[in-house]
Amino acid sequence: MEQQKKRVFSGIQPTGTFTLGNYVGAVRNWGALQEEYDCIYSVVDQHAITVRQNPADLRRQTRETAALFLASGVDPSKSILFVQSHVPAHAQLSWVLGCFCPFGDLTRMHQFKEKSAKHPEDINGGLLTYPILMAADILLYGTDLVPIGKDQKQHLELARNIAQRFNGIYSETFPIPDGYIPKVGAKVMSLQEPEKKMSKSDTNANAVVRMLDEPDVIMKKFKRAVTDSDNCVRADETKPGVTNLMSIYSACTGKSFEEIEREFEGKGYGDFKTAVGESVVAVLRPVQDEYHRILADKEYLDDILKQGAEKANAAAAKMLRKVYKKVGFLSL
Ligand code: ATP
Ligand code: LTN
Repeated sequence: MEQQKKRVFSGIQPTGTFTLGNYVGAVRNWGALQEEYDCIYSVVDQHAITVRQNPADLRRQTRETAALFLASGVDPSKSILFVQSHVPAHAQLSWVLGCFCPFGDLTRMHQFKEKSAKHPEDINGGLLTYPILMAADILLYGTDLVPIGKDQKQHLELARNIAQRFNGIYSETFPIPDGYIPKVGAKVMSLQEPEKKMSKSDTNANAVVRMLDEPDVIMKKFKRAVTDSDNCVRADETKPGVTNLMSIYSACTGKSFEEIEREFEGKGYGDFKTAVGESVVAVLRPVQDEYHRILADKEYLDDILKQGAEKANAAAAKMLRKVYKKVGFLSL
């Protein structure tokens, strides 16, 4: 009998045009994983409303995010691509899992602390329970592997804990998912404040390279990137700006840090920044071309999302039924 392929699940919030960080940290790997795994990828719009969104923008960005997935190599004939709110089982399982998650685990999440500090006027329940919904996304499909950037490791750990607790009480239900975190590019930092991660929702335009930035804009952002004053291309904890640029260059060219240090020995930051910018432009250009082509055909895109929702609904219903039965919900 043919062995069943392992399951991969990942998601991205439609909170803006995604960044070079989202791409090299997460989405770039999604296409390659399809060959070996049964992959499910989702535009997680329910997560996005934990921070106030303009409805028209959210709708538009949901389609745009799906188009970027496709442009980045997600193939709907191999993987399931869908929008989270089209599959009600995510919210349904989230309620059950929330009853197996200690309150204290939620309040110590880095993302909760960061986002509460950033939006002190709106620290809502959704922001706190965000990781429970993420656990539901993952566990609903019996996921084995979750491709994410390093910033999501703590959330994945929480999902594993919930799964273990549930399995311990009700017998084996959920496989325990592992993370799939790339070695280079797992955390791309802001070009302006290299101690902070590059984030979609950053309002400082120069800090973030967007997937759809034109080549001249990308080059300008790298020229303005914050470095230091010793004019030496070397990776070092005391040189976060330069180290970040080296990681980006390494992620885009496949060169090791030693090779990069050798390449720029005796050269200034000017040459280095130009090379980094050009390597990013070269990686992003084919994705951008494909994106514009896909987004121009809304019908095709919506059709993929409709089929994706149907398949995801069918897969999700099985696990939800199992969980409802285990916890003792009456079925008629
Ligand atoms: P927001 O600013 O709205 O919080 P974000 O840029 O942090 O958005 P998410 O939608 O939260 O993006 O993340 C999508 C995926 O991209 C996740 O797997 C996350 O780990 C990864 N990711 C996000 N930022 C980076 C980064 N700077 N470097 C590497 N991976 C990243
Ligand atoms: N929390 C993630 C997005 C996300 C996700 C998921 C990632 C929601 N559900 C399930 C992997 C698996 C983020 O903000 N990066």
